[in-house]
Amino acid sequence: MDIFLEKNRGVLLAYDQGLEHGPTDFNERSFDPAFIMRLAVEGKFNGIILQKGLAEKYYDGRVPLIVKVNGKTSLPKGEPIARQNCSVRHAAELGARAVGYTIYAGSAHESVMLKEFGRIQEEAHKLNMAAIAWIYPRGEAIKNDSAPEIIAYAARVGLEAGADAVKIKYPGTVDAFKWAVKCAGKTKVFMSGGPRAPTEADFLTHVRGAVDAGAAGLAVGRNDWQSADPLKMARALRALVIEDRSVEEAMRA
Ligand code: FBP
Repeated sequence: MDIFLEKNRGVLLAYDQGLEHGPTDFNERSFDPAFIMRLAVEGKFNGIILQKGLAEKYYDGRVPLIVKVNGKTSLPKGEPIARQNCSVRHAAELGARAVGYTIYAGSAHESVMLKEFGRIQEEAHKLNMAAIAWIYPRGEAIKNDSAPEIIAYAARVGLEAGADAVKIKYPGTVDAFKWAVKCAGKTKVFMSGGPRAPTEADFLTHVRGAVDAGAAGLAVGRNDWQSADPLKMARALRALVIEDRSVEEAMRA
């Protein structure tokens, strides 16, 4: 199943952190979904990732939509689990071109999420929509969720589970990410943005590394809309990912 790429690459804007982390991630601009919708358009993102509540009230059709069909808050403790909270059909009615689903591989509840994703992927494909899996190894059993072998395992889980694209963390080096991309086979790999990096150059260096390793791009939230100039960061990300520029060139974009 095809995912809407540009030159085989993509920069996706993630905006489900209000559910996942709460408003603590937001500033005076980014709390407002209307601001993020404008950013998605003006920043020429290849897609925007929303929970159904935001899609119902704010999505205006100008950027491809990915509806996250599961999610959880950061409030419960214990083994992570996120169950489906939006049907694939409803995501399609909202205009989504793809659905997103998080699997906490390694959690005591992973089988629930693997089973649910299996059904969601089949439903999505019947409606000609892509299924993107966020594979986040988490829980008591996972000592280091960005260790190279854990990230490669996450990538492979995406392929085995039938994901058209997988979203995984950057494991720290280009070589480690290269192995993860190989393990993902025909499943496209997107790097997950993560918490704001110490500097913009640090973040862009990781993105460059991911693309050099064969990633199709990234899905980014906080490192864009928490930055002083989110549009400038969007330009830099496009320069790196779509135009294949260097970090230095991207910073001047
Ligand atoms: P960020 O770029 O802000 O990290 O967003 C990517 C993302 O996967 C979001 O879709 C999701 O809300 C968040 O990260 C989950 O973060 P966590 O690592 O806390 O589970």
